[in-house]
Amino acid sequence: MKKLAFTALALSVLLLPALAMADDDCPEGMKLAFEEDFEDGSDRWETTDDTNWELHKNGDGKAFGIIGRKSDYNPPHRSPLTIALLKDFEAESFVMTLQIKSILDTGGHRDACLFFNHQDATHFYYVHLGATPDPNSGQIMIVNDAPRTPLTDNKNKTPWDEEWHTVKVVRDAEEGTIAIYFDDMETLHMECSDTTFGMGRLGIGSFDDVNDFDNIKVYVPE
Ligand SMILES: [Ca+2]
Ligand SMILES: [Ca+2]
Repeated sequence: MKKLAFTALALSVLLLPALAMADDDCPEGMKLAFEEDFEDGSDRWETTDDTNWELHKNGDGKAFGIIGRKSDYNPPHRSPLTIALLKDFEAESFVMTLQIKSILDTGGHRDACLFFNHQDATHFYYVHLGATPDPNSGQIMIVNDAPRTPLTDNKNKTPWDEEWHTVKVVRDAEEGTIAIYFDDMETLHMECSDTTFGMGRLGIGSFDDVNDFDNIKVYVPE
């Protein structure tokens, strides 16, 4: 017993610095609830059109990517076509960070979308990270049994290029706030307040563009 206890203590001392390092990105008062690097495939995701997603190379590893701009999915209301939702995971308040690369320059509406508090195909929020903002691009949107409607009047451009970018979504369901960060994790990219939807699914995708996604982390309150 004594030897076991000593071994456990020695191990915990050895492991502590590693754990502390791994937790560097964890927001205060939150814990890591989900992590995906796509190195073992994409089985944890349910897409609106499986034929439009595949695993792409990302350095020595893999990313999950959209193949083309067209989709077999016809949403009930005007809203994004290409969606991959997490199976078996829901969150109410959360912080999600990930990396996104936009593959194709399609102009002002070149976008990636992130979905959250997703109830079903006609009830969810998403952020449309569109290159040039207007009421249909570069806004936080709500789909509430009607075509998508902007919740923001964002004027910030989203500077897509051929590189990977870091995006963070912060949802506080109690306060009602939704905050989006792009590369600069200290400066707001866009923000709004809405309490229509609570606990729901999370997803990645695009309205009609082509992106790779990798290194997704979701933190929830402890
Ligand atoms: Ca990866
Ligand atoms: Ca687009």
